[in-house]
Amino acid sequence: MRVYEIMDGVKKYRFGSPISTDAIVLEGYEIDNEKPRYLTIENNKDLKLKYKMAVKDQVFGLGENQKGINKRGGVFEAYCSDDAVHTPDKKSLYGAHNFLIIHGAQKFGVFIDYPGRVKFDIGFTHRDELEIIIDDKNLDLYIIDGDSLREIVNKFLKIIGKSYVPPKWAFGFQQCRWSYVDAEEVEGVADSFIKYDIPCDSIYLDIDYMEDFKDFTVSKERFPDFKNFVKGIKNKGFRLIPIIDAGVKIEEDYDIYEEGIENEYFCVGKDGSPFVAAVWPGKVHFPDFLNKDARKWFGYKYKVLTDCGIEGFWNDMNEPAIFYTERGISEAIGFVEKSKNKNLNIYSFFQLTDCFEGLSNNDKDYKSFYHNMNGKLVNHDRIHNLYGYNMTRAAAEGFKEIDSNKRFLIFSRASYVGMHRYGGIWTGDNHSWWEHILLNMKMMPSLNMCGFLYSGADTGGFSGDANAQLVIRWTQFSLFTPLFRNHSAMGTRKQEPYAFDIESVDILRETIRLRYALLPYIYSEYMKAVREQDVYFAPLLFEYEDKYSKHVENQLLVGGSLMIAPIYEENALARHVWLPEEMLLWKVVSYDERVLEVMDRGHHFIDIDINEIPLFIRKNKMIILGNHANNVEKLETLEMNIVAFVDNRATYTYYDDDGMTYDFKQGAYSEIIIDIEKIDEDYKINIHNNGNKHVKKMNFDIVDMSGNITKKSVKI
Ligand code: MIG
Repeated sequence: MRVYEIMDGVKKYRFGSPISTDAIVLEGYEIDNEKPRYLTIENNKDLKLKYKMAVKDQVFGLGENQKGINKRGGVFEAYCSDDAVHTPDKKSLYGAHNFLIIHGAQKFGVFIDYPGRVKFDIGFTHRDELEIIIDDKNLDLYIIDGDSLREIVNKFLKIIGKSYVPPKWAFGFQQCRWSYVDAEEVEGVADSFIKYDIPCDSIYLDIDYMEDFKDFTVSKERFPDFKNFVKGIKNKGFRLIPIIDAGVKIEEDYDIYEEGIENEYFCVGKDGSPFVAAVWPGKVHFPDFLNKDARKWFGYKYKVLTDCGIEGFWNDMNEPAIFYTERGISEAIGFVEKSKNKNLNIYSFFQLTDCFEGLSNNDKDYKSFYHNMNGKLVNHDRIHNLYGYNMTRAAAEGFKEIDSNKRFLIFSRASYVGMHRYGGIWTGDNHSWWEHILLNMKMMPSLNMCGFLYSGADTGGFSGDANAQLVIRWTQFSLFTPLFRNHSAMGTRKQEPYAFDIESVDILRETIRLRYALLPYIYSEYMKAVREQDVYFAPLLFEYEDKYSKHVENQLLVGGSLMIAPIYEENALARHVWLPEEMLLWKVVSYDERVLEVMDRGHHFIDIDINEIPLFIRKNKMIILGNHANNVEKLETLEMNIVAFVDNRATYTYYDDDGMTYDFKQGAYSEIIIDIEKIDEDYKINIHNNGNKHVKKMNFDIVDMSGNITKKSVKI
């Protein structure tokens, strides 16, 4: 085994000769051979890493997965899966995020950099045993030391590199639905947002916009003059975001297909001919995103749509999802024929139904095709978790070619650690179930720990029918997620914010307006997380070490100043909240009405009416708000409002940049540092402006520990 010191407190142990995943950006240097600390290694048929957990040890991380923020008691499998029923027993979802943190008697992080299947048994089989099973002996194992959860996470975020930054408009509200079938219907969605005066920045085009589900085509019949249409919708204040699928339709004269064949850019079967699977368009080939030439080719194809004025995309079906293959179908049909006129018993009957249910995303298929990695053929199964990652990387690298300094919106369904440098993710096909609001809340901090900052769930739920109350409560949480998108499946009840009774529409309008008013805070905190390689969402124990904060999973810290405690249960009009210190509670009904109440440390049962969004401002912290507008570009920041909860002193950095380019990397950003100090019964406000040319005035509501409000205004 070769051992490397990557940075202070981070070591890499190399087993065999692993496939490079590009998850880690730091190389480090080789040091004397030593055994990995903490873990015992069993090297038999497969490789097992074991750790004996103390009774109170907690385990965090694992990104996009079921269960709690604390993963103890669960069993998980890293294998990007297209599974549209996210029940609590599911071991894998769309992402493979093999980073976990043991927090207890000993504290350390573990990252398994291996792109095939990895199993995590976190005290499921044996209550005190953590077991990681890898079906290959070529991998990099990273061990990260640190004194706290935050320190370990920060080190991990340093070694995987800085997060993707979307354009600022991608922090606005976004509307999607599978089945906006033509230009007229999309226009109708835009007009409804205008009519109901609800802010919205973008409208999505799901597979319906394509011609026969062919990537980089637009149906001429349903979107006759696409370029002008994109322009017209943009003039109304919305951007259109088309979907791109992984599979390329097999069809003579379809340029993407022809070029892929000619240049050998598709994945191949055992015999070397392009591998055939079926997805939306029927039979497809899969672009070999692990081949850098293929990646370059596919990435530049996005230009077909950017030339029409498109500025954002979502990459779907890139686990890759497979509906069926010829192999699967013929085996299934063979079984059907064998079953004809037979007296099927309990076993043979279910075998019959299983052979059809097992057609999709079948392991046999994943094992039967190959990638060309620098001239070497590699079986898909071994690199499965890199596929969606590299599709999104292809897009991101394509955008660099197309317009090198422009930020495009891009996010993916499948992912692996490291993909966060190229794009965001959404959490796939959830349901309109109350349980999925809570799952969404628990997933966000776990995703942040693995690097994925630009993420969010299908608000309101993808499958199934949502009622108004569910969409309201979910939106009241999602307004804090960087990717804030309402999405639903074809055939389900409409769930756009204007699709309900007028009282519900009024509540949703105010909820979305709060997002826009809070955008200065949300964007500042997001960008600080990117730059400082930190998280945006955190569980309470990132900041508070008391015995309750360690276990709270239904309240979250959002950036440095805020704590949230959303309602996620049907018909609930109150909930329990643990306050680890005094906080300032603002139940927002409308963001321009400030009703502020100081809450003591301790347990509270708080009324939260259907139209209320509770914000908890932490002690000696502040939040910054502007006003709403109907899209991000119309937000103006001449006058800003600060709500501060000050015991003795609070400082805040308000970050801003052009929101469109990467110039911020060269220092083209502004910061206003706001410092409020309590002196006797008054406050001294110090404002240090580093380059912000927009803000002219700041209005303060400063609340002290007894709840007295002092109002001040400062000219900038
Ligand atoms: O098999 O494009 O997760 O967001 O609406 C379903 C149709 C394919 C799955 C995505 C979903 C999208 C849907 N897609």
